[in-house]
Amino acid sequence: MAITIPRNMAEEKTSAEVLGHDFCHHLYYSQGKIGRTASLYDIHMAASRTVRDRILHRWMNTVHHLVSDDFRVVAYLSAEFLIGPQMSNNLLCLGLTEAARQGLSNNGFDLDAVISQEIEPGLGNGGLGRLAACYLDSLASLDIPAIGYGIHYEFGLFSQAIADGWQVEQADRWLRMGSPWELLRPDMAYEVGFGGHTTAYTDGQGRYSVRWEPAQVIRGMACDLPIPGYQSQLTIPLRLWRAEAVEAFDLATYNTGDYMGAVLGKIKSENVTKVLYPVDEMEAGKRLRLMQQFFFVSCSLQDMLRIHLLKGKTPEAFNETYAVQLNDTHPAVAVAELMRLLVDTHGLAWEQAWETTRKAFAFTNHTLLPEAMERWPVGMFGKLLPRHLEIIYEINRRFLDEVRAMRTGDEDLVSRLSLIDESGERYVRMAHLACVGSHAINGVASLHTELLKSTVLKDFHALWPDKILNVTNGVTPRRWVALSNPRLAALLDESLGTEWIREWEATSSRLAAYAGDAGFRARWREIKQANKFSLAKVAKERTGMDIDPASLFDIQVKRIHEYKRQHLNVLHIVSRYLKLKNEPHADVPPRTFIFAGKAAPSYFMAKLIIRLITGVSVALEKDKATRDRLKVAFLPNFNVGLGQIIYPAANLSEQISLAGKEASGTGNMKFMMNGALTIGTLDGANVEILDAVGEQDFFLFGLDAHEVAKAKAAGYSPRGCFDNDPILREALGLISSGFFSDGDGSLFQPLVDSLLHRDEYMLLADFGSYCACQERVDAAWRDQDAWSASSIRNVAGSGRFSSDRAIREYCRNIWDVEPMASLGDEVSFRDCAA
Ligand code: 26W
Repeated sequence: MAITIPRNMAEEKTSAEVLGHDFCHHLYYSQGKIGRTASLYDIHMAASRTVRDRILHRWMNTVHHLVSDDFRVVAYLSAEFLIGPQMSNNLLCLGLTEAARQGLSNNGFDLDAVISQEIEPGLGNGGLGRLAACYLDSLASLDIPAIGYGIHYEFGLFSQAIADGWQVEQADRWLRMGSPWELLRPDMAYEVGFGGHTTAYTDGQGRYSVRWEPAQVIRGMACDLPIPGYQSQLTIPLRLWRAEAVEAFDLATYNTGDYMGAVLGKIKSENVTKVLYPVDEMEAGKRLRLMQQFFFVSCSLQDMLRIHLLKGKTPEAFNETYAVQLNDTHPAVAVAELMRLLVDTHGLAWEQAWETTRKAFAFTNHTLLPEAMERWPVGMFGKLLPRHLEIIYEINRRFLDEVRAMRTGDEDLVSRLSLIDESGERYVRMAHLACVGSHAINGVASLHTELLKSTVLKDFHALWPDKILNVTNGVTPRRWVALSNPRLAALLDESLGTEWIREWEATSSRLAAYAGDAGFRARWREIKQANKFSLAKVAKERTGMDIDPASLFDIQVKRIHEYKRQHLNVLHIVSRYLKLKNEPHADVPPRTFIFAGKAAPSYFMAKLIIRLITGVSVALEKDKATRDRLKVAFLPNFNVGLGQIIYPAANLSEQISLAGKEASGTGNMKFMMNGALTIGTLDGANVEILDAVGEQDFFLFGLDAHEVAKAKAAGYSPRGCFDNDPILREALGLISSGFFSDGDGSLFQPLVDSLLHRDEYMLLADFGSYCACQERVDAAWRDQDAWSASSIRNVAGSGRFSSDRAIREYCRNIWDVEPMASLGDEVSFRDCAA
């Protein structure tokens, strides 16, 4: 029985009237509620379903082409995807924001209330996870065929509260109000083994083969989230895997009265995707973490192979169908798992399988910090993944033979390159597995990539001089400008035309011409001021503090880490406070220092830095003589949603990491795109931001990476800096005095001692030039018109930091993938009849 539907259904489905109607339809038929009795939860669910309906057509069409057409697909494997709140971004991408607002208000509901109701999925720690989300947005917006593969954590990154100045963590029950955007696919599941043993045998064709008999098997079920492009054809799937028990309930055990035993299997299995590891830049090294990594990698590769074979392709042609990107080492076990699937399951010869594998994979490194380099104890690895350890040994044997052939007699090099670190209990070096198993390796900013070639991966660079290349990070102008800063977006529509949202790289520079226009500058300042009022309102709600939008908003928001040097920022603030105390009439422009960021729960020094910031904030708030000219606020629970309010409200962006430590940074790009000026070191992508705007529009300070390396090599000691800088001594003295810790002078001693004795991140060495630079900021701020012109030029120079530019580079230099030509409407409502 064919279903007849009106020809122009698509157009008619997007009017405010129809949206309002469909909203009521979902409220009634999906939520079982009427307007009067509906809770905000019901309204949010009904509204989300109504918008999702509009995404589904493009989504199914995209999936149809992904699984049927013969073109290469990007598979982005990441243990983290920090996608943020979905409603507002989906409406933006569909161009339905105003129609939805009207449709809801026609029925007496407020879209903003619905949007603020949404709980964002905190499925990531920071930079790496958010970059993955920006890249999915660009892949969909550029019509690049792609699939994101990740983990469906039941609990995301903890939510942060501040109690007595200390960070406290609360479990992130992001699913407590349901997840209206995702489609659960219980029928799309794979089995994943752990433990057990392997058996070698000779197969029917007389070939040496290995069978793996795992001790434990769990199921991975697909949960699909739609990632719509901005007014593009594609809505790509983000497929997240959720662990569940093969046997959810063991009736036999139950009947013996062992009720816990009956559900033990279920608990153990589901534990695999229970929670995101809240560690950033330091190894977790936990067995469960390795299980998470292998679990999502195996589900993803099994799913990709199924789709590949469905296309009638042969296993060895896997790399023709997929360009697989490894987002850091977290999914690196994929190299061994694809080899297992191709050799053990599909019977390929090792050499063929290896060629296919290397052509399929590419690896992105996001950090130089040694403590972030994942290496798994061979014992733990072999126990959990016995077959994969065998495969890694074989990969290593053949690789080191290759090295010996290229560099005879250099056994040191051999052991440095080996996938196995033979020291101590012996470790599997995941970065080496990823490098050997990939056809391309990339860093995430020019300086970072150069440092990769000259430090951590120098031996690989020597071996394969063309394998390491750079793709500087980027951020999506959809979420980070159009969505976060609608006031600026309207001005950009007016001055650049609406194309800027899709073509930021090509259009942003045209803004520079307006820097000379006084009227434009005045409107520019109004927009910034209004955004600062919005942030002040949120700060009041969340901290009770009144911050003054007339003051300079100096903002540092990112994960708390010693290399990011939030405590250098505090040292400057304390010296500034002392200046105001010592010279009450000094002409120091009012400034508000705003911090936000989470510390890994086990990272004591990072938590102490938060306690210092909150301690300074309280003390300064108490000082009537200075508080109208110097305020510090720590905004709890930094996440994507809060970032969207903070970036548009900043005058000054703090990017003050020790040169050579921040791989790239992406917050720096978001601040720049929203007109903040940067104070920063020559680190990560700051170097390219400086190159884009020039010295006159960037506040540069500090040692560069070479000077840092030289100072370290020369045995840098902070003592000298301390002895020669009275301001520094006074500031550290005040911190040690207990002035910021209710008189308890010992509280911050560990922090002060770490600076006086080791100062690994050379805060004392950069303190002087940082403070001098901050004085240049004060001077510049006095000329508001010049500041606005500089702010306009920063936005104009931010085009290259669009994630669209980065994705186009990946497509050209690594994936060899083209945007999809115009997609026919293959699937539609009419195809419902079987
Ligand atoms: C093993 C624990 C662990 C967890 C996460 C180690 C390392 C990570 C990530 C690589 C940390 C991370 O997010 N790195 C950041 O990645 C951003 C995106 O490329 C960069 O912009 C940041 O500079 C980098 O710190």
